[in-house]
Amino acid sequence: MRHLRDMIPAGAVVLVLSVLTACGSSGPAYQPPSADVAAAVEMSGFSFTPAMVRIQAGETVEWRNKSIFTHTVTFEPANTSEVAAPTGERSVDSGEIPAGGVFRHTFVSPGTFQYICRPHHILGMTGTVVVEPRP
Ligand SMILES: [Cu+2]
Repeated sequence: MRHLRDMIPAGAVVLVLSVLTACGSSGPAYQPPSADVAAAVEMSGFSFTPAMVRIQAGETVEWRNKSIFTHTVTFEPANTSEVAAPTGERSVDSGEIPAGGVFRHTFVSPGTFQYICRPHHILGMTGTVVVEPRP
């Protein structure tokens, strides 16, 4: 399995770089989420916590990388069963979120959005955002 073999060295490099440059806890992920964030999801180790958040349409989720690894928040169309989301919303990809980094996304359409961390989904690093219609 090619992916698994490719990723272990990459993860080791990220780990070494993080230790050398970041020296532990720094970056916006370590400050309180701002008031306009409806739900905050922590990336710690190789998991999203909480794995499921529930918001209303128009609200924003903030992902906070408190681990020493680089993660992504990637909404995979194949894993998504949302009802009426625009195409752009389905293909959201945060790009690489370094240790201490944050990523925000505002969900316009109701639906259930399953997402993964691209490098670590094979380790079970997945999550779900449930967007309920505004009352
Ligand atoms: Cu990850």
